[in-house]
Amino acid sequence: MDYGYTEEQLMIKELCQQIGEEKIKPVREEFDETGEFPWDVMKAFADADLAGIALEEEYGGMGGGVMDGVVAVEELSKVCGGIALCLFATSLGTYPIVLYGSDEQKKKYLPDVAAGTKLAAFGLTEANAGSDAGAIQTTAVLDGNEYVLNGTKQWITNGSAAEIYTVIAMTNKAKGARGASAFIVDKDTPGFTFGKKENKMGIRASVTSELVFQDCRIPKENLIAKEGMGFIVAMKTLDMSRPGVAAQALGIATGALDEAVRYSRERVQFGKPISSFQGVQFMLADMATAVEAARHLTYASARHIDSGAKNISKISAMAKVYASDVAMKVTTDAVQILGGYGYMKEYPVEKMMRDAKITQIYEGTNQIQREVIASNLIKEAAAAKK
Ligand code: COS
Repeated sequence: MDYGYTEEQLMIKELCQQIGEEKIKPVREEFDETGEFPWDVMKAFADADLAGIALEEEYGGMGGGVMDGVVAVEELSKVCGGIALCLFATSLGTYPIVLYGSDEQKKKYLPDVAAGTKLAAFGLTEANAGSDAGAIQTTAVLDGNEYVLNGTKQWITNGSAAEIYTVIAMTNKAKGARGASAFIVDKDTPGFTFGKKENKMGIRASVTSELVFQDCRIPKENLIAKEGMGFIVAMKTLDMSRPGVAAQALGIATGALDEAVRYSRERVQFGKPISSFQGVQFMLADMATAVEAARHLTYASARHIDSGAKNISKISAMAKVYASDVAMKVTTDAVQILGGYGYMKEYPVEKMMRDAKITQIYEGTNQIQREVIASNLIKEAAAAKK
């Protein structure tokens, strides 16, 4: 099918296919088992210039858009959703700087990200502030030329592996969501340490840690945008990055579908390949149809963002919710088609099913996505005086 990829996107796709086969497939099981961070693969991503796909050329990037990133993430996630995440979590961590950073902040931080020499991470979630992002308790108090940060961030992807952290903290608690501000924190800042490293169900190659701030002093210049803009910075960041989660889910689902088709043609029962049974055929047909629909919605969301459209929240949430629900269903069905073998670790589909689950949870649970979609729908209707 012609998906309307550009020349650059076709090159990215081919490159990622090659890296997936050569560098990721041979090690994905090992990293899933050990939960170690795949530094060698990250080096391969950097050498292939994948780290800077969507960053401006001025800062050493390739000047691509969200769609270019989506093509890369989908392709890599076909092989391993966890290792792919190690790369694209940096986009989440950098979006606050890309979208709202000053020229100085961009010049200081983005070239290293584009070169792949520094990873980034995004620190919003806390133990008591997940879906209710406005309830964060971490504080940032201005003291002379520095902000003093105190608090703990939880479940931070790339936490401890990244060098650059964009962190949302309260500068004025009385104002609620409007009292939050966004900051850049460098890894080696005194008072900034890493707490618990999580032991996860899936995406185990990706590191997830607590960020602990104890009287952590950062220069005043590390404030992103203005005081009070933190919640908006966070929401816009998530609007931009959710098509990436959709692409990860889409890649995982595609990988599982491919495995299921391959297996069904090889596995013989009752004297025939199981692909000749209608019960299996109907399952494969439904899986393939759902994956195709998820692909189109994911691409539509990325292209809508790249068109410069203003309202991106709704389509971004739609892509994320749909593709992740598809990934969960398709990976579960793939395990079913592989039967007893599907449940065993010798075959990759049980890992794909575990990896798929997080896509329904992080960067906003699918319940929150539906809330975002519905509230935009209602706002649009009100604006159109329907
Ligand atoms: N873009 C711009 N502004 C936005 C916005 C967006 N996408 N979403 C909300 N805002 C603005 C609102 O317009 C509102 O502005 P005013 O104060 O001027 O009215 C302000 O932000 C607060 O919005 P709202 O009242 O809707 O906030 P809520 O506390 O009700 O929360 C949700 C809204 C649930 C959508 C938000 O908390 C959310 O996205 N939660 C999920 C967080 C998440 O994804 N966590 C994952 C962790 S990161 S991996």
